[in-house]
Amino acid sequence: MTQEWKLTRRAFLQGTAALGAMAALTGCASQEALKPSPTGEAGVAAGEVEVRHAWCQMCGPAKTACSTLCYIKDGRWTNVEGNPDAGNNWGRGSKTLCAKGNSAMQILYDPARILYPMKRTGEKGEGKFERCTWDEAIEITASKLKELKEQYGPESYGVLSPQAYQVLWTLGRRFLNVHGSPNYMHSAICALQRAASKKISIGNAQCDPGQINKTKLLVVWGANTENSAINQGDPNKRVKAIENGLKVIDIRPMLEGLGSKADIWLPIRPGTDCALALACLNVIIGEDLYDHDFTDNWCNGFDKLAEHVVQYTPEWAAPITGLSADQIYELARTMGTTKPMAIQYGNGIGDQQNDGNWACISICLIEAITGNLAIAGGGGASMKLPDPLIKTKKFDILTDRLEASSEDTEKGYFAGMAKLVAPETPRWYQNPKTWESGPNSAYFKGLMSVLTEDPYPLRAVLGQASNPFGATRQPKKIVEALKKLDFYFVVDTHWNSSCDYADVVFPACTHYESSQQFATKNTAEGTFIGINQKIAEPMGESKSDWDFYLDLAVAMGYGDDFWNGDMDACLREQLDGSGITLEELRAANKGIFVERTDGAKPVEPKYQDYETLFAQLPNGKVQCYNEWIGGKPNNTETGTLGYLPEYVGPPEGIAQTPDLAEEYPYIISDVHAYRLCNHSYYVGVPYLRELQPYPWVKINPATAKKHGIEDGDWVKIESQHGWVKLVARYFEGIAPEVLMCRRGWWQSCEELGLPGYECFDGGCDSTVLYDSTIENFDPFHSAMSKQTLVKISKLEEGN
Ligand SMILES: Nc1nc2c(c(=O)[nH]1)N[C@H]1C(S)=C(S)[C@@H](COP(=O)(O)OP(=O)(O)OC[C@H]3O[C@@H](n4cnc5c(=O)[nH]c(N)nc54)[C@H](O)[C@@H]3O)O[C@H]1N2
Ligand SMILES: Nc1nc2c(c(=O)[nH]1)N[C@H]1C(S)=C(S)[C@@H](COP(=O)(O)OP(=O)(O)OC[C@H]3O[C@@H](n4cnc5c(=O)[nH]c(N)nc54)[C@H](O)[C@@H]3O)O[C@H]1N2
Ligand SMILES: [Mo]
Repeated sequence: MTQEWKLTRRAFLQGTAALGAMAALTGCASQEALKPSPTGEAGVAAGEVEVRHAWCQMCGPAKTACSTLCYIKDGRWTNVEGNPDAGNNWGRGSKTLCAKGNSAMQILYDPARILYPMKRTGEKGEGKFERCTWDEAIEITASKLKELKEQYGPESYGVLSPQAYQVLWTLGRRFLNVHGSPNYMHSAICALQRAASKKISIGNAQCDPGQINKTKLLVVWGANTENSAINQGDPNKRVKAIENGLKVIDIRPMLEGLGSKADIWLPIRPGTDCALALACLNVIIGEDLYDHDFTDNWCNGFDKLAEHVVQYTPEWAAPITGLSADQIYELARTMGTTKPMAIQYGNGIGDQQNDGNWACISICLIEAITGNLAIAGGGGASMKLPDPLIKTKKFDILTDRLEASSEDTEKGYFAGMAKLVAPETPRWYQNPKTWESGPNSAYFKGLMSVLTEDPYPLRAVLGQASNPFGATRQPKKIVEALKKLDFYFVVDTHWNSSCDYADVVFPACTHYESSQQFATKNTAEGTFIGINQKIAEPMGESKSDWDFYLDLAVAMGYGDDFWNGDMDACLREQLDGSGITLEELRAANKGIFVERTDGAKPVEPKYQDYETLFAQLPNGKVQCYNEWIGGKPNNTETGTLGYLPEYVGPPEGIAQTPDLAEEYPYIISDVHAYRLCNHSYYVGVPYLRELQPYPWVKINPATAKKHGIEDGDWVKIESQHGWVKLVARYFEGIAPEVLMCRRGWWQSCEELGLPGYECFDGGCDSTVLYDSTIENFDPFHSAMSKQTLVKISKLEEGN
């Protein structure tokens, strides 16, 4: 059913072109015209192999990460490996790539790519579209944006940017600023949340290990860096450190890669980390395991914190977290007595918990009061690399173009704040001193303004490299917002499940089809710079994300601020003064490595430089009692924020809502940075899909057997908010009351004959299960929980 629907859709969208791309993939040469061929100065003779440089972006386009060498023979990209010059993985010389990186060729030649601009002809959601030219699509979009700006003001336009996609945080922000809208809509569940919590509690200090080879205890708390940055050296460094005696405690609901190598794995119940962290503070302070010198000199209101956490005993936290009081004592005592200790916390805590701000702050306070900040082997304090030998510039995103309204001026806000449709962090917090990246609205709340018209409805939204049915919460509500929007336009490589609701869909090419992104890597040995070289001409009529913005800006009349549509001019501006020209960079098939010959070596950082690290914090001290946020308005301006860490827990949980737990006895959450995909995509890539063919849920065999569920059975999982079907996978490394899955299953894989699935009830996207009550979101940084109570049953035939 779903599969047939998708396949018909594709044939319609791409016509015979899909067959052409498929032919290229399978090596059949019948569709010569569509066979991708390399371009550029250095052509090679038939049969010879040409090497081209690219940056792998498969851990997220937010950062260009692993430099790769792409091998092209007879016009086809046949092989990829890590670029030994660039310093991937454990350093210079490494050619390894992860599973995703190794399948990169299949991204370029994916037969499911969108090839042409499309405009909607039917009702929203009906799926009726007509092919149009790129210029017509740009024209429709520009005239609609101009009309809506005229009628409702520039702030009626917002851009979805959950994952800080590079083009969006640069050109996207610049476009918004020139247009006059502050509504850059960040997901409110990714990284910025953790960063803000850290900033307001321990300032510019870090908890992550700066020099893992000197760390004695590493506590990995809801982080997944063995997968989220697999080829950036972390896993190797850690395994080596473990061999050299590093002790590891892993706190995650499910046993994952690092957990299997840890000394202690603590299978915490999803969404209860704040309770665990508070109980640790209770023990560390109560048993006098903290660093008195640090708390006396560098902590604001330590006594108040000490008094406050007396209530949070391990005995109190045990039934909430699903851990025993003994396990919590052991964790707290180990952290309080092993030095240097570093805590690496990730997207699993803080970012996606509705008490995430206090959860992160409590963890930062553990690191601080045990005296582990900015010491060798503790949090932060990395060896300082010598200066890079190639210096590039960022271009200005023109934040000063946002006009200050009278309300901004009156309230002392940064320009544009009063007009934010749904501030991600409170308006008073978002000023250039604390929030360098510019103003942010929250994605889900912003989209809800379309329905509630509170404080005003967004009218036009751009979804570029974001699928709003999967990225946020409750697609059932999102679809209503998309239907009501005056104009929704999409720029994507694939027809994601939200595209049916778009007015115009632009086909983006992959970064293998343009030469517009470069990056540098500075190491002790030297500095590497590389630009993506074109591996093939853009498929169909797709264009790069960068060109899209420039074309739209020119059509809007913003050409003066957008290099008059010349992307090379934008790149030249960034390379100006680097000593390298764009032509040299593009011609360097393996990138350019400038070796360090000045003898400069990494140097020890200045340890315990607390005066500098805490300079922005009230009283220049760690905020045990938080005077930065305490007593100030929350992000919805419906109340004030507290001074001391507060436990809330998930909106629905075993300990939180016991009555509900009688009907829905299990708690479900999801893993994000899965090793075989990025968010919800690359699920259609054959090499990767082969390794995870079906939407899975990990279940303890004892739980499964109670419900007559065999390993591999399709199951129905229902919460109060919706239901999904998933394939049960027996797994001993998960508590009996917990289920873990992965979100995002809309892509099909034609090569393997595997379907894509719906994202609403009865589909496979866990996002439909979670609570989306705005009042429940974190009152400081808007994080939304991804934990909820569910029941499970074997899926009956016909469902
Ligand atoms: N391969 C791959 N790499 C990626 C991405 C990707 O999609 N795929 N995405 C990129 C992006 S945008 C981001 S934000 C980063 C994220 O990078 P990380 O933070 O390192 O990755 P996550 O998988 O989000 O980490 C969360 C971990 O916490 C666990 N967890 C889930 N719920 C809970 C909980 O309630 N408590 C605790 N203690 N743990 C919990 C999960 O099982 C998971 O192991 O990764 C980036 N890198
Ligand atoms: N339930 C749940 N929800 C989550 C998370 C979670 O862990 N659990 N994690 C959250 C996090 S940390 C993040 S960052 C967000 C991510 O959320 P999003 O960034 O919205 O990720 P996707 O939903 O995968 O949508 C990405 C879209 O980009 C398209 N795409 C891929 N490559 C390109 C390209 O080169 N150009 C263009 N134009 N499009 C491209 C894909 O086809 C896809 O349609 O999700 C958040 N949502
Ligand atoms: Mo993210």
